[in-house]
Amino acid sequence: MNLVTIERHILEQQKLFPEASGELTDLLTDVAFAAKLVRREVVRAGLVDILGFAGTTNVQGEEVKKLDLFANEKIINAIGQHGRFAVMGSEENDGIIIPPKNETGNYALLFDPLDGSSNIDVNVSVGTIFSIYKLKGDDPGKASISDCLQRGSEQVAAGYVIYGSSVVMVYTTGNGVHGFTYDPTIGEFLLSHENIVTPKTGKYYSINEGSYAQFNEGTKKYLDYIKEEDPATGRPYSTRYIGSLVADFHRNLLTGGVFVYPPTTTHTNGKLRLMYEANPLAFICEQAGGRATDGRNRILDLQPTALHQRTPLYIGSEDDVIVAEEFEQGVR
Ligand code: P6P
Repeated sequence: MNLVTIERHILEQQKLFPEASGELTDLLTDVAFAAKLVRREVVRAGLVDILGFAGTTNVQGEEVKKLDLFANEKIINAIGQHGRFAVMGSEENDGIIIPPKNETGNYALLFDPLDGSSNIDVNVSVGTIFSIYKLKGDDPGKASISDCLQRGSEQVAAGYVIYGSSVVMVYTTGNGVHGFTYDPTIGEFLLSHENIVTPKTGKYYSINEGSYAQFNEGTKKYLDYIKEEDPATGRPYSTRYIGSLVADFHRNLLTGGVFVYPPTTTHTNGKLRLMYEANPLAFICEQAGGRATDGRNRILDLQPTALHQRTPLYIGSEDDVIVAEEFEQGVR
């Protein structure tokens, strides 16, 4: 059996881009390394009561951090120290992060260190999501927020790590989508899902129906439609909603399905974040043959104006996303 580590795969991918300087390879390798550090703590999360709850000190007298803050710190330190990223934006930090050694890095990293972290205490899968851009200018020392606020179509790489029954890292550099499963016996991410292609339609729809009262008429009509039983074939769709974006997205990517977080009365622009949730997952989804919009506009075409701005998100199997959009747009 040909065991391909993620580092080897990234190197092979780089050969497909003759003009590639190898920097992107180093970046992705750094991200994979940081993911291993985060995984080590996430899979021990159940031991927190032994190690001490966040805000307390554990038996070693160390301060116990909330896992999302821990993951944030690990990613910033593990990656920042290599000087390959000139600027970062994190879900956990209000402003941009300029790593101390940013004089050489020509890239910007946007990330959500541990999305869905509230699920950790009940052992539900959570995830790290990341997005990589080339700096707009050529002086890393002048990296700024504008290097972070680029359209999703400008991403040079994107990916996520899902910490579930197994830990899987999925990435794209614009040449297909590839998944790697972590093997703790050798401490490597090994190629397990080469060239992921998402089905054009699936049997799952993912939306928080508990928010029904906050939905607009289009979303309510969509829900009525998606539940209709076909007399001949019975129920065409099943609902699957874990409340952890990476877990819902990853399932639908592999099996087919649609995830919808629409505008609501409490989140008029949706709840999910454009820069480090919607954009990276949209890049992956399109590379796998799927579709990602805000109900009207392609996610990757949206011009960001703020680091933490939100967007409605309709993402997954192309045909299923189009149907959901048609209800949102009132054409159905
Ligand atoms: P709701 C988790 O808090 C999260 O950011 C995503 O991972 C998830 O898809 C969404 O929020 C769930 O939000 O409003 O349905 O509970």
